[in-house]
Amino acid sequence: HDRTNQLPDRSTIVHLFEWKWRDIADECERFLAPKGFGGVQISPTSENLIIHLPDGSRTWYERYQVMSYKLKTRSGDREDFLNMTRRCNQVGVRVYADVVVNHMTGDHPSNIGTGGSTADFKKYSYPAVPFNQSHFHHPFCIINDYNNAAEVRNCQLLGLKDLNQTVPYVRQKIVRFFNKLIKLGVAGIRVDAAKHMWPTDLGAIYSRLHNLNTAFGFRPNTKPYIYQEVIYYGNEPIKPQEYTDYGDVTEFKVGSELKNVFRGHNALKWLVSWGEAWALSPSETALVFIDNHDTQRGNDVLTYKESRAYKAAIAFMLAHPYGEPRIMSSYFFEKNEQGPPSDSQENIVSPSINKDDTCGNGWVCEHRWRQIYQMVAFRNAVRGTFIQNWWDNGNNQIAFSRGKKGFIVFNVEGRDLDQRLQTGLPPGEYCDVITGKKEGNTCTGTKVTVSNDGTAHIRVPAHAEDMHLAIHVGKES
Ligand code: LM2
Ligand code: CA
Repeated sequence: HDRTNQLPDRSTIVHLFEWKWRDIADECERFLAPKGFGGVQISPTSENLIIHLPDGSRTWYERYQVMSYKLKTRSGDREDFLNMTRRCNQVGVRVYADVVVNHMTGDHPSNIGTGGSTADFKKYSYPAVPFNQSHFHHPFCIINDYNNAAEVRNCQLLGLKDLNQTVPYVRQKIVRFFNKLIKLGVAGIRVDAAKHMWPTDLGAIYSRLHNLNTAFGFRPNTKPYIYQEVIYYGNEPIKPQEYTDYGDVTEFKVGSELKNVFRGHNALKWLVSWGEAWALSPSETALVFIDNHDTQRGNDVLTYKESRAYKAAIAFMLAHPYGEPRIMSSYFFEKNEQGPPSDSQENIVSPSINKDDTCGNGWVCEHRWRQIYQMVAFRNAVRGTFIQNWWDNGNNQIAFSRGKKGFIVFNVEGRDLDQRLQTGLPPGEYCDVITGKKEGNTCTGTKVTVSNDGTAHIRVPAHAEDMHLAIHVGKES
């Protein structure tokens, strides 16, 4: 069994950013399980400070300002949470909670939480936990110098009151919060701002976590899957390796490197050595993604706003065995601080589902794009194989197979790819999962005929809607 606690025939975590727990439960049943997704990362579960933007609307980032560990947010309460973990686990989709334990809130004129708790920011007092000034790094400092590891861990990130995880009482509160989530059925946790906490403190906290709750279908003695957010681009003293003894680490370089490649700024042929040779952390400890809720608001990665290159980058990530993949699922936004679609009462509006599987009501739902969810099925179909039959044209056209089970081609060249290639697949008729899908016995996309010697004539026109083509064994292709 793999370390993520997903079912053996599943893979890929989807981050349903700012979704409500009840909607996630519905999504597990109606889409994620049938399409083979392994798990879902949810937005922070703990009570947060209510923050109104100048225009009166609520922002997503209030959820990273913690008021208490009560399970009450705009996504729902404890009962909704339990409904979600029960229903998702029932259909074999695992739930990973985003936990914010580096800090509590910043200073703010208002002080009411989503669960009704209040705090006295000047006094560092959060009575609903309770925390007081002795539980924080105090007197405080603000993080300026990322070359100073102690400053990064002991000072305030963006003015957010910095908990001292070396204090036994603070550890105990965090352990109890994590164990509460485990008892309620999560399969693992994303540790927000892990870089801003001492690895040994985190190790001490994780060592006190319970095994997963067998009442939700986990096998006895299963440890939670922990992946820690450590932003690293290769030039700071705090390294991912300091954390990998304790859990996985987010690999931010995947998004920045693949952005260059699929925008055409670095030749595709170099991807032949994708993985550790690109100075990425070891595959067995890497959580990989093209964008996340922070980076999609910057300019350094591909996002739904640049969809052609984005879909190709995701396809490459899912087709390649390197790392444990996570897909972003967003709502449309113009301004970075803009919160999720909401009604006049400030409640989050549920996504609507269109006939073609896409979402409405302001939700992007990248995970429901055909070119994306069919690559999740590809990844599941090729599990256990390696890269074979690598081909490139010496520049921006590449192809490779995953053993005898899957074959994928990319064309970023600016001219047609039109030639016979070795697919590695058993002879037969296949349906490209990028241009279309299999509906019963008919293929709505490009048909590919693999002959007895494993070769096939492959065509990816320069200006096709998508720059890639993928086929695999199994019923979906
Ligand atoms: C994270 N990982 O380490 C999250 O992924 C990221 O989304 C969080 O920042 C951050 N760390 C803290 O958990 C977001 C957002 C910030 C926002 C904070 C706190 O990107 O812009 O900061 O949440 O809500 C906001 C203001 C900032 C202000 C701060 C404190 O933008 O200007 O700093 O609140 O009031 C004075
Ligand atoms: Ca800290």
